[in-house]
Formats: sequence, C-alpha cells, structure tokens
Amino acid sequence: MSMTTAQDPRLDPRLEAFEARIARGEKIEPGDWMPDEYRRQLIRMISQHAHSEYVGMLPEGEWITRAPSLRRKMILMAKVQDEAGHGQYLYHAAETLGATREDMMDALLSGRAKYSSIFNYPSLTWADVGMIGWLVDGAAIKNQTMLAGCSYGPYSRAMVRICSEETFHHKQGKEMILTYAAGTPAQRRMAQDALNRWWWPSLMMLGPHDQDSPNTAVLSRWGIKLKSNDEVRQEFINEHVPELLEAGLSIPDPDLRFDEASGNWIHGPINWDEFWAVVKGNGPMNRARLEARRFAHEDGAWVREALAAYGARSQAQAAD
Ligand code: FAQ
Repeated sequence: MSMTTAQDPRLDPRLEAFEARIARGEKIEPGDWMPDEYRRQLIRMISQHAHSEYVGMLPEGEWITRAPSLRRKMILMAKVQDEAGHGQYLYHAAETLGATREDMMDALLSGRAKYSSIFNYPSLTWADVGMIGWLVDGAAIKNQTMLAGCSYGPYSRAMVRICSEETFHHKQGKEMILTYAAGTPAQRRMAQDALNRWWWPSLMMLGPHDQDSPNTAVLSRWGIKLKSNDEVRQEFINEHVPELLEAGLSIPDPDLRFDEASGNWIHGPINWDEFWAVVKGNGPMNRARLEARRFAHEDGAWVREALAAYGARSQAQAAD
C-alpha cells in the first residue's frame, strides 16, 4: 500500500510533536491532539480491559454465598466490589476518548467485544477463589504495573489506583492458598487441583507470543505497551514459580526448567489452539458468562431509568 496518500498519518506535522511529547515522558490528555490510530487502539484496549473487570466479577462472585467463614466472605465481597469499581474507572477512561457507555455495553452484551480469556473458565471449588487471587490478579498486576507507565494520562492514572487495590487481591489469594497447601490432605489436594486448572490459562491471559501479537508494534511505538506479552509472561513466571514450589505445590508443566544463564524459568509449549477457541467464544464458560451479564443488565434497567429520572428532575430544579 502506498504511504504517500493524504491519509498517511506520517505526513501530519502534528505527529512529530505528539511523538516528541511521548519521548519526553509527557502524558497525553483527553483534549490533546492524537493520531486516530492511537485513539482507536486505546479505546479497543481500555474497553476490553473494562469488560474483563466487569465479567471478571462472575467466577468469584458465585462463591460469596458459600464462603467458609465470615472473614473470607467479607474479603471476597470487598474484592468483587473492587472489580466493579475497576470496570467503572476503565469505562470512564474510554469515554474520555469519545467511546460511549451504551456502545461499549452493546458490544459486550452482543458478543462483538473481547474480554479476557481467563474469565471463561469455571470456578469449581473454593480453592479456585484463592488461586484466582494469587495467579490471575498476579498476572493482571504484572501487566497493569507496566500500563501504569503508559502515555495516556487517564489510563495510566486508573492503573495506579487499580494496581494498589489488586495488590490486596493478590495477597489475600496467596494467603488463602498457602493456608490450604499447609493444611489437611483434602485441603492440599484442593489447592493443587486449582493450580492444575488455572496455571495454563493464567499464562495465556497475558496474550499471544510476541510474533503473533499484531498490536504490539504500534502500542510500543506510542508508549502504551512498555513491555511485550512474552516479557510480562516471563516476569510473572519468574516470580510465581519459586513461591508455588515453596508452598509444596507442583506446577503442571513437565517441561518447566530453570535456565541458569538467563535466570529465567522456561515453560513448556502453551496450547494456543485452546486460547484462540476461548477468545472466539468457544471456551467452557463463554456463553454462561454473557448470559449472566445480559441478565444483570436487563435486571438493572429500572436502576438506570430511576437515575435518569432523578438526574432530569435535579436539572429542572436547578434551572428553576
Ligand atoms: N483474552 O496483538 P495482541 C484482570 C486478543 S484484568 C482475550 O497481543 P494486545 C483483573 C487481542 O485483544 C485482565 N483476547 O493484543 C481481574 C487482540 O485482538 P483484537 C484483562 C485476547 O492488545 C482479576 C488479539 O488477541 N487485562 O484480570 C487476550 O497487544 C481477577 C491479538 O493480541 C487487560 O485487559 C486475552 N487474554 O495485547 C478481574 C489489560 N490476549 O483486539 C477480576 C489491558 C490477546 O486486535 C478478577 N490489555 N487477545 O481483535 C492489555 O494489556 C493487552 O490488550 C493484552 C493483549 C496484553 C491483553
């Protein structure tokens, strides 16, 4: 394709100033000029991220009524509420780029939008709640700590706040699994079974290998992604493998080995066919997750209507 047409973004003189700002480490703010592709990529990524938080309430939320103690129930309720709040911050961040809440919600509920593959796996036992906190929040934090340094101001600031809350999520999950791993034989079996089922999906949630990641090049160029998918995955593995082994659990990867030269834990092959099946809507829980979100959306219609009526009445009173 010719790159000398009028649409060629590289011919826009504002692009040089925009890229210079990013190179100086300045944040791009909502009213600032930005290339259309920068805006499009951010809306894509932030809305997918918001949907992930919103759907991500479901696997753990199912366990609130069955938590084994008041303490565990209170922690879990706080965590699930936090995920709802994260969805709100992120939908707002996407709105600063011109996306509307209605469009984003329609894209999610109609199945057009993506959200993280990880939330299409079932939470079968109570230990899954702990393993989600330790592994899924652990992987999310690795990725989001990187995004806290991204070039778009509202996304970067949302990430700072979300990461501090998710650090608590990570800690409570780890504490729970360490307790069960040192507990009765039945508790140890439950913790190991949860690790067996969540390990590989947690590696997958950090995205395809770099050579199969079409968005990384442009996201890196404009300071949105500061590390590649494989780099973040390696950081996650290096931190979590020693801790899981220390807890007496075994990692369900017969090829896993420590490489002295690089200081990295090297994992075996990831089942990318499974990953893409899940991303395309054919994972174990895709249909159930969307049905639950659609039900909640319809069930909550009266709240949106009441808020709109209240807003209209308040505006009318202020005008009087
Ligand atoms: N699932 O070119 P790339 C959480 C898609 S939050 C589904 O590498 P990119 C908190 C990707 O969209 C978890 N689709 O993409 C929590 C693209 O398709 P598109 C969510 C995926 O953007 C914890 C295509 O594959 N975090 O867990 C996935 O450069 C516990 C090619 O991929 C975020 O969203 C996937 N896993 O890198 C909540 C963080 N991976 O859009 C409750 C922000 C890739 O071109 C409980 N997002 N795809 O049609 C990101 O950092 C990036 O978007 C990546 C993917 C790293 C996820």
